Amino acid sequence: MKNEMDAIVKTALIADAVPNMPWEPKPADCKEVVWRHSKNPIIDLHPMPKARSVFNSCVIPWKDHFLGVFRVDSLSMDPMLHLGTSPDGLDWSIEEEPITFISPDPALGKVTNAYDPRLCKIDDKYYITWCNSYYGATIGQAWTTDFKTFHQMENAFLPFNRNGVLFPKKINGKFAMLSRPMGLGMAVNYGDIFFSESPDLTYWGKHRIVFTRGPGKWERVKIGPGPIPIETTEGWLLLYHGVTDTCDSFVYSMGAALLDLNEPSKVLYRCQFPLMTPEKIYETAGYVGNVVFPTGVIADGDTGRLAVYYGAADTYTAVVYAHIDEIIAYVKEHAWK
Ligand code: BMA
Repeated sequence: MKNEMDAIVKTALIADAVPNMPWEPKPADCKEVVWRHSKNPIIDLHPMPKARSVFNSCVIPWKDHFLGVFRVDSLSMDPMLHLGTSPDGLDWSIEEEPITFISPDPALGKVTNAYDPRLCKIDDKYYITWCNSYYGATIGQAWTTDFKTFHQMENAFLPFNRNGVLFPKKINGKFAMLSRPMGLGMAVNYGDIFFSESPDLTYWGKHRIVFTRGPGKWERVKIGPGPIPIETTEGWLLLYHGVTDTCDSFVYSMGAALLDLNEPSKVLYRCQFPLMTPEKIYETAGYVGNVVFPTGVIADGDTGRLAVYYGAADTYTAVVYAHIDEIIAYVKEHAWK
């Protein structure tokens, strides 16, 4: 009991307890700060009749089990958001039909192209943000309280923008979001992370740069926020994707930075090295090879354990584990000076 109490006191994580979260201890021979789930990928190619692949998705603890909002690319390759349920956060049943949203205004158009969702609980509501289509890629927003009825809200920004990631609480009385404005198309070679705030989740402004791509080669092409920021006593831990280019393609890795708790556009530490790069066959080979794209996280406030969900090669869903204190120590030790 004493050891358990020590663990509770030591961890920097500020989060509710999730004692049933997915977890595997770090293998004895692992020298990294993140380690992969031994049975990755947890969602394989073509997992249901109408789905080509399921990836870049996010999950939350719900009652005694887990819920998720999944990016499902259909056989026609059109991405949509689908609800999933799981007893343990690893074995998922995903609904065949996409989530339908109650629209606030017909002028917004139907949700026909939706991908890379993030899921964020703020007070008593669960918010989904995703890459929506409205004359180009922008940030769609919706809320639910029961995961049965989903209320769409206004798009947060003008096109072009991707990777809209809400903070799980208001900061200085305002809703807060990270996003990555960028140009038309996937292959543009720029994209930096910005912070924005809003009194009501409709009108977003006071946009501030958080950090730009580079300076390391592994993230020289573009960057984008990953899962919702993780609150710790040391700052907001932001896991993000960083993209580099090679002779024939891009490579997506996972990086980490600590942002100021009260002023998240202020970067306290930014790690020089990625925490994870594509290594396993399910990350290097698929519809888009060499992609690890983190979008979801479950954090246990009692133990400091993290399970990070990521899309692998735009084809599979996979999980890595980490301990918050180890990540923070690593980010600080290897921060750009
Ligand atoms: C980005 C997004 C992601 C995707 C990644 C790698 O631009 O489209 O959904 O995982 O490219 O293809």
